[in-house]
Formats: sequence, C-alpha cells, structure tokens
Amino acid sequence: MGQPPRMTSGSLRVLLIGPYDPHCGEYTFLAPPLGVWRLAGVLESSGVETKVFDPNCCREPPQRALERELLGGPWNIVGVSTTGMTLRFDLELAHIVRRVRPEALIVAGGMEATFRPDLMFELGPFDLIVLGEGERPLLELVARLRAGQPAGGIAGTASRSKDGDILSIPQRALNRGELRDAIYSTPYDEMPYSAYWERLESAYRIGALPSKAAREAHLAEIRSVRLITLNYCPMGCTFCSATNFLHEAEGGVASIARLEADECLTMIERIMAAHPRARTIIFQDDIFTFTRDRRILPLCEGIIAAKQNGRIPPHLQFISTNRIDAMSAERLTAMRRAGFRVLGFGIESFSPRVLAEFNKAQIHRHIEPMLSAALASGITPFLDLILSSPHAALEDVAQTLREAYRWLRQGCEIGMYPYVIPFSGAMLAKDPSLLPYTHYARQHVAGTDIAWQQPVKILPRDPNVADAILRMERSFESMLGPLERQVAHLPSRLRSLLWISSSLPIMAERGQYIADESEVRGELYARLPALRTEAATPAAATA
Ligand code: B12
Ligand code: SF4
Repeated sequence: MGQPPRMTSGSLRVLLIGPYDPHCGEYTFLAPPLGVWRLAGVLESSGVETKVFDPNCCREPPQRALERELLGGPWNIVGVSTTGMTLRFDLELAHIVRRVRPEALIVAGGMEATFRPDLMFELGPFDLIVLGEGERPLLELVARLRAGQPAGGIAGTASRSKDGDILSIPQRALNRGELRDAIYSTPYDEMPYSAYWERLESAYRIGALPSKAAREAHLAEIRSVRLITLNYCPMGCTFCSATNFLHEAEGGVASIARLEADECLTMIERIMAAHPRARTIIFQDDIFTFTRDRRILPLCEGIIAAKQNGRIPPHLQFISTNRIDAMSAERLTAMRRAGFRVLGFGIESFSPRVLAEFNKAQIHRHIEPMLSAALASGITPFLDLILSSPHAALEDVAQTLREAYRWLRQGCEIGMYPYVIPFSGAMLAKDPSLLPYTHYARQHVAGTDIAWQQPVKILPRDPNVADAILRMERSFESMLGPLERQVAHLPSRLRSLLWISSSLPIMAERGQYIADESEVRGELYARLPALRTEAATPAAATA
C-alpha cells in the first residue's frame, strides 16, 4: 500500500462518498447512491458509525460541503465510490479527503475501481482498493483496524507495494443469504428520497403541467424509489461492463443470487413504510425477468394480494428492466395487473447483424411480437438503443433509426446512444483490434495537475458510417442546446426524436431514407407545445 495503515482503537467512524456527477441532470444520479447506502446499512448493523456523503444532493458546492463534513470528523475510513462516467469528479473529492484528513484510510470501490485498480493508484490518493461487492472487505477492514492489525491481505482488495506492484486478492461474490441480508440492511428510512423528488419536481416544473393527468403521470415517475434484488446479469453483452463486475472481483465465474418473491414483497413494504409518498418502485436489477423465471408470476400474485389486503397502497406502480426474450403474453398480463407501468428492454439494435456483434442475436425474433403485446396490454416499453456498433454498416444504422421511429410513434419510450462507450471491463473495450477506432478525451482532476486520456467512444470501423455518426452527434448537440434552454425537461422520447431528426439529411445524403422530415418535425411539435417554431426548425443543417 502507498501509505501505512492507520491503527485505531475504540469506536470507528466511516464516511462513504457516492459517485459525483456535477452535471447531474434528470438522467443521471438523481437518486440516492444505492451502493454506498447499502454498505452504510451493513456497517451500521455491525455497530460501526457510518455516514453517507452524497455529492449530488448538497445545499452548497459539494467540495465545500465535503470539507465541512471531513472537519466534523474524525473519520477513520473514507470510502469513495467510482464509476467510469464520474471518475474525474470522484477523484477530485478523493484528493480533497487526502488534503483535509491526511490521517484517514482512503478506500476506493465501485465499478471503475474494480476494473482499474492500477488507474486508481496512479490517479488517486488511495490506500486500498475494494474489488467487487464492498460488504465483506469493509467489515474485515473495520475488524482489522479495531484490533490494531494491518489492513493488508484482505480478500476482495487490491493494494500497492512500495515498489509499485499491485497485489489483487479475489473474493467470492455474496451468496444468496448474504445478498439478502445486505439488501435488508439498506437503510431506506435514512435515504433522502424526498430531497431528490423536490429537485426533480422543480426540474419538471410540475405545477406548470397542463392537466391533472399529466401531473399525476410525472409524479408517479418522480416519486420513485429504487430497489435492486439481483447481484448481476449473466448475459454477457459485449458492450456491457456490469456483466463482468463480479467475475472480475472473484477471478472466476460468480454465482447468480437474488431475492425470492416473498423477500421482494418484504422490501416493498419496508420501502413504503419509509417513504409513504412514493408512487413507483423501480426494480434496478440489470434484468428482472429471466427466460426460465420462477419468480415473476408468484411475485405479481403476491403484489396483487398485498394491494388487496392493504399491505401496500393499491396505486403503487413498478418499473423494471427485462429481457425481451423472457417475456410472454402471460407474464405481461400478470405484470400489468400487478402495476408494472413501464418495462425497460435492452433492445440495442434492430439489425440482426449488430445484435450478433453485441452477443444478443437471440432476442431479435422476440422484439416485434413482445413490443406489440406489451403495448396492447397497456404497458409502455422503454427501449435502449445503440445506433452503431464497431462493425455496423450504414444499412444497420438506418434500420435501427427507421424501426425506432416506428415504435416511438406506436407509444414506446426510447433512449438512444450514438456509439458504444468503451466502459472498463466490457468485452469490446478490451478488444485490441478496436483500438484504432477508439476515441479518447483528456480528463483533468480539478484542484490538481492530474490528467489522463480516457476512452470515450468506439466508432464504426467503416469511415463512412463513423463520419455519419459523428455528424449526427454534432447535429443532435446543436439542436439540444437551444431546446434545453426553452423547456424545463426533455424526456427521452423527445431526445430520440432529435436523434432521428438530426439523422435525416445525413442518412439521405448516403442514400438512406429514414422518415419524412415534416412528419418528424410534427412529432416534435406535438411533444413540445410551448416551443416556438423557429427554435424547433431542426437546425440539422449544422450537421
Ligand atoms: C441504478 C443505476 C443507475 C441509476 C443510478 C441511481 C443511483 N443513484 O443509485 C441511474 C438510472 C440514475 C443511472 C444512470 C446512469 N448510469 Co447507471 N447503473 C445503475 C445500475 C443498473 C445499478 C447500480 C446499483 O445501484 N447497483 C447496486 C449497488 C448495490 O451496487 P454498486 O453501486 O455497484 O455498489 C456495490 C459495489 O460496487 C461496491 N461499491 C460501490 N461503491 C463503493 C465504495 C466503496 C468505498 C467500497 C468499499 C465499495 C463500493 O459495494 C457496493 C455494495 O456491494 C448499474 C449496473 C450495475 N449492475 O451496477 C448501472 C451502471 C452503473 N450505470 C452505468 C451508466 C453508463 C449510466 C449512465 C451513464 C447511463 C446513461 N447513458 O445515461 C447514467 C449516468 C450516470 C452518471 N452521471 O455517471 C454503467 C456504468 C459503467 C461504468 N463502468 O462506468 C453501469 C455499470 C451499467 C453498465 N454496465 O453500462 N444508473
Ligand atoms: S442484458 Fe443488460 S445487464 Fe445483462 S449483459 Fe446485457 S447489457 Fe449487461
């Protein structure tokens, strides 16, 4: 380790910092950071005084708020949560911790720390990196400090020797019982969901919405609480890092674990007791329904019964992300009856070729029938799409744009991303043949002279497709800016329409017809009643 471990006796105090996103918009971290809250609950259950510092929910600049919190110490351990998207900001906070509390043991954890312990030691002031789930390593670390023992050699950690070598010690993933206990320990009654709801409500300018029905719909989405019941998704999509997270920490294949139906109900009841104003519970599992799933139907029945006998409010709604090939008419009907309002589907692409590249070719034949069935049963499907892949041809991109437009008009919500982001730990990010097509951004850690090149996009290998995607991105951004200044909240459906709109002239130049331009503009106006015509006239010409 870089610094000698600091010993202590008596009571220990731990401060856990959630991932920090200063551009915190409605799409990012506008919810309490679940990972560090779960860890705080587990530590508190073991009698360790633990506090969560949430940089995305501070009344004053988070840097100043953190300094104040640190000075209110002493803190024996300060844990910093990291993701790739937030790393430069997470590091900024970590350096503040080192400056204000030079004696504290600073630990990094989370996605980015697990996949890149080397980078953490290079860029951050960390003593120790936790790999994978933080529960066991943190409890062991606390026990060591309490006993006055050194912090080296703990399973699930990486440390750096004096000569710079990194020693990683794997740990197995939490088993079903351990995972259940950790989830049960999550202190929902302490998590400041109301503060987040207030911010979101003002972001959506709730009072300004035209009708009561629209207001109710927005409130249901805003007043949501997040619950995760699964440890990881084993699907192995090539662009995904989450699927490899526990394998990385275990150094092998981790076992799947999740809550049973009755345990999910216990959590729902606890959440509603802690946050009675909540309207929606978002199941945050990477995938909520498996193809051979024995939980979903009993869970839906349990929810319906709990609503009938007053254990949970009858109006409570649910959102979850699912495999589309795990859906059936029976499951969709049961979910609708239980109150599932929106179902997320990681469709990614409508092109079978691109789906094969993403290692999800098997979903293609389920897309059309299951989206139709979901819409028919009154559920809104939310589709995540990636417009291009490294091997995509122009026709693949066109196919996804055309189909996206068709489903959007039928009532689907869509989130669109132009290209694969090379998240650490994802298969595509590790593929050396894609390095020439990977773009980097220079990142700088505020308050320090630390900077590094972070991979941010993998563009299509075909230069014609790459050029089209980059021009679409520029056009999208140039349209987004003025719109964001005019309207309070841009829902994803609208953003997707902007992507489609920005693609029209660029794809047309390349002989690909996507949709009628005036019709797309009409769809945009319909969703932006307050918008002035000039502002919406797609300045796609800037492409
Ligand atoms: C919930 C979620 C969100 C929520 C966040 C709500 C919230 N505040 O919690 C919302 C919807 C807002 C969101 C947004 C985004 N997300 Co998100 N999200 C997730 C998701 C599905 C679950 C995270 C979670 O709660 N896990 C459950 C908790 C218990 O686990 P955990 O956080 O990992 O914490 C455990 C360990 O990591 C560790 N740990 C974590 N922190 C620390 C700290 C210390 C000190 C220690 C010791 C241990 C430790 O211990 C914890 C308990 O075991 C993950 C996928 C996943 N399976 O993790 C993606 C994921 C984190 N999101 C991702 C992305 C890309 C995004 C978006 C960029 C999407 C987008 N394009 O808009 C945005 C932007 C976020 C931003 N600004 O950076 C990526 C991040 C990839 C990366 N490597 O950085 C992930 C991994 C999905 C993926 N593979 O693509 N997301
Ligand atoms: S289904 Fe979702 S969570 Fe699972 S591997 Fe694919 S992208 Fe990742």
